Amino acid sequence: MSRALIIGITGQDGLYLAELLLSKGYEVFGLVRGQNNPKRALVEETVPDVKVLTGDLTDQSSLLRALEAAQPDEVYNLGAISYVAYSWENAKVTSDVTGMGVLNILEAIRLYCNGGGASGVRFYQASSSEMFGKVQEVPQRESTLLWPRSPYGVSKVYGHYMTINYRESYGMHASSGILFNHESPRRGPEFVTRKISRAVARIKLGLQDQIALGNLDAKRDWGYAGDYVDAMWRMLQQPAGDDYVIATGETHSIREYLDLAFAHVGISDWDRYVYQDPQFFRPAEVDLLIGDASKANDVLGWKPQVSFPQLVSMMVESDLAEQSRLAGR
Ligand code: NAP
Ligand code: G4F
Repeated sequence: MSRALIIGITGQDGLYLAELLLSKGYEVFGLVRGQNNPKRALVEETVPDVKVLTGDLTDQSSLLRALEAAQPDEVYNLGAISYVAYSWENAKVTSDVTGMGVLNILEAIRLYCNGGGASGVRFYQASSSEMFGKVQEVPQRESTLLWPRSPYGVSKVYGHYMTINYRESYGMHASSGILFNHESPRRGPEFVTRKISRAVARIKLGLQDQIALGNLDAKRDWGYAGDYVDAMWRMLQQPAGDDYVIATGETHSIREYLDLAFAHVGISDWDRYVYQDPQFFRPAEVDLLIGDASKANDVLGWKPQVSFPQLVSMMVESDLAEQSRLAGR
């Protein structure tokens, strides 16, 4: 039985990845941070077979203890402060967790593997299309020059290159997945897709009148999180570590997301419900993301399964059910 340690188990991707690995017969360990973290209960409820360990990406000895307890064949680092807008207001802690946290886990793995090479453990780093920022090529691929536009993006670039360096310096089986935006009913409500799907459901149910948003013209390559965790696992099954773009190859604006989300509940004139609020505009914007995942397709045999319209419908349906339940209907 293979053993996996997931850092970031309480997040969107952590839960999907845990389900995937359990379905493949893995023994799965999940790292939960903090004292009395309320999300621990979510993990215990959703994936009860996961063995919960405590630790924090900023505390290297806690990572070493987690490795000793889990004795993993595979380590997935999904842990991060992942909300881009928050990263301007909290740049230092974002750098400590999202950037330096990667060095902490890479070093902990090296120490765990007796200080020499780290060939015994396969490592996945959650890199991000946010690293492309002010894009220098369309579509973006593994070789595209990085130009991050936020403290979060800069931190991810640090973690990305540190992962590559540990692969090159110590022969570590370390892979970096450059994942474009991926969403699901488990997406945090601070991200634009979930903010909209939840608001649309509430507007339809008469629980909310309007929704305040920022820039509606930004374009993202949005896929389904369940498809994307499968790509992570495939990377660690290869004979050697490498870097892969994971994306759908389509891009859509926030306006297009609004079109489909409101249409799903029978509303065509959504401008009546949406207004723009300066607080949701960013100091620097990433205007256009669209990825070329042909390397992942060729090497990993990976392809996205859920289309953009299916993703939007899935999220609005899920929020309709949740909001109805919460409203006691
Ligand atoms: P998410 O829902 O925000 O989950 C982030 C996870 O990191 C949570 O489990 C969180 O724990 C954990 N975490 C935060 N601070 C930590 C710390 N100091 N030590 C250990 N763990 C910590 O993010 P996601 O959407 O699942 O994304 C997973 C990873 O992929 C992240 O690294 C993200 O940056 C990256 N990524 C995401 C996307 C996307 O579109 N979703 C695209 C590219 C890359 P708490 O619950 O306790 O806060
Ligand atoms: O949903 P978002 O907050 O996601 P963003 O910034 O693209 O970051 C996500 O994807 C990255 C991959 O590229 C991940 F690395 C990162 O961890 C995260 O998962 O914003 C998407 C777009 C932005 O252009 C933003 O300006 O939506 C625009 N937007 C417009 N109004 C809004 C809003 N974003 C949010 N969160 N809230 C708004 O009201």
